[in-house]
Amino acid sequence: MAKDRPKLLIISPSWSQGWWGGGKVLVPPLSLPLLAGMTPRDVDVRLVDENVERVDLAAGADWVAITCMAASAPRAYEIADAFRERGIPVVMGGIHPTVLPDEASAHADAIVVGEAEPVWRVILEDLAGERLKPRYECANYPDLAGLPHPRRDLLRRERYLTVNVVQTARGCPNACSFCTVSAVFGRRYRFRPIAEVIEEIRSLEGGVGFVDDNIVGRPQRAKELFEALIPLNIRWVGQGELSMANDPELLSLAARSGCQAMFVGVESLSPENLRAVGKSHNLGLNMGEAIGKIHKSGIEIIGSFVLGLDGDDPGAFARTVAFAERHKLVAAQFAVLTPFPGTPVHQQLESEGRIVDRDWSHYTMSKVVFRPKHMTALQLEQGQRYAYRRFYSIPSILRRTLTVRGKFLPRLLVNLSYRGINRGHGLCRGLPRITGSSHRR
Ligand code: B12
Ligand code: SF4
Repeated sequence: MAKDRPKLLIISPSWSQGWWGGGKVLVPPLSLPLLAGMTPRDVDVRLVDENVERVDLAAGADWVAITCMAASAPRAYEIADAFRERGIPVVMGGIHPTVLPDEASAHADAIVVGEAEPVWRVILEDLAGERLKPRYECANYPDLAGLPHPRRDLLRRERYLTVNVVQTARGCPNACSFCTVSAVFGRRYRFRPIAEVIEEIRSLEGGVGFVDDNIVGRPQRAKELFEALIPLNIRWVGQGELSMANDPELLSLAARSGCQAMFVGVESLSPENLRAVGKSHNLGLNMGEAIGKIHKSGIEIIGSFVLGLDGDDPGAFARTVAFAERHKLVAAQFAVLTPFPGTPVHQQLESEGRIVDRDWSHYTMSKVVFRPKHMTALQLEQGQRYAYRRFYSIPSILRRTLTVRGKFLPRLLVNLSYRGINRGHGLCRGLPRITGSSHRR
């Protein structure tokens, strides 16, 4: 029974790989402070990000809310079951419950399909009135004007590199077949009013990490945002796409507004793969040249590659790392293709009977959960490790830091951090070389 000032615990469960043991975690999950920001002040809210502190399953709470993605779903269910056993109602939401509501429902008193904004207040009232419904659906993609400021004051800020994660848009006009974003947030690109974004950033100290999936996806809006950022004199990092290189005005505004680095999906060097996954905006681009132009504007690139696509053979690993080294990417992510539920890739592999592992805790982009086409699962796993080990080897780091004028120290620090994270995940340490082995699994 809820008391005068009910206690609400909002939890983000850890995922199987966790983060680099003992060190600081990059950034907090924005859903936690955002949900807290939407909660009336007469509710006593506590946030627990299990990537930085363990959840106390015996904690006193009247209501529990849990967010999760695929990799953290099994742990989310464990936590939810434990609180429900104590008679504490649990509400679950986020990407995974949105895509698989029936599965999540077995572990929660209520689940939220879609975005929280239109339903969160109603849920809190229903919790208080003890009339919680099993499912709340956010039928339409909500308008993003008037979002509350996230309650960053409730985060353990000393445990993160920064808590300044800011979202300016949701959805993505593209529909890459391996990505959950357009399935969950829609292909309609929705924007927060720029004035509201600027007002939020003004309230922060230090640099900002934009969590938009593609901050340059609509160039005209991006230019307006960057222009408005210039007077704030901040440094920021974000996610974008390589085609920004072909718009000199966009590039210049991004750099002038403080952009230090962009995380961009290069995905694959093979046009056949790019076509197959619907990454049309990389097709027809000279990707090496685009990287060069972005670098010239002073913006670093963290490249993201997907390994194990149907057009990949075992030679793809060496080719991919050689490309990342040749173009002097400051950092790179080499992800194993992962068929997240709800994505077209999941449907395709499912219909071909190629999904072999349904333990969501393995959906980390470092484990092979499907049968690759032109290699074995073991080759793919070893190929990913080879890519990390080679790219974050000391000789490779030195080649990519010493040869770029004026960037030695920041580049070295970024690489050492990534090397540390990847070693923590067992991706860079004492691992096998790729072989022509044809082990079957
Ligand atoms: C920023 C980001 C990161 C950051 C920060 C991660 C973090 N600590 O949250 C970094 C780079 C560290 C990261 C790492 C990873 N990420 Co990530 N990340 C994102 C990204 C781009 C934005 C997330 C975000 O902040 N969104 C803004 C918030 C406000 O949205 P939201 O969390 O979805 O919450 C809204 C609704 O879902 C809902 N909601 C959410 N939770 C709840 C709970 C309740 C109770 C209710 C009512 C509602 C509700 O309401 C919210 C407001 O509307 C997403 C893509 C995306 N657009 O979601 C990928 C994404 C979530 N990441 C993904 C993955 C796979 C990972 C990694 C496993 C990758 C890896 N191997 O390193 C790790 C796991 C890290 C972890 N568990 O913490 C995948 C997940 C796929 C899936 N189906 O599970 C996504 C969808 C990317 C993709 N293209 O597919 N990530
Ligand atoms: S991978 Fe990036 S560009 Fe493609 S759909 Fe996902 S968010 Fe959009």
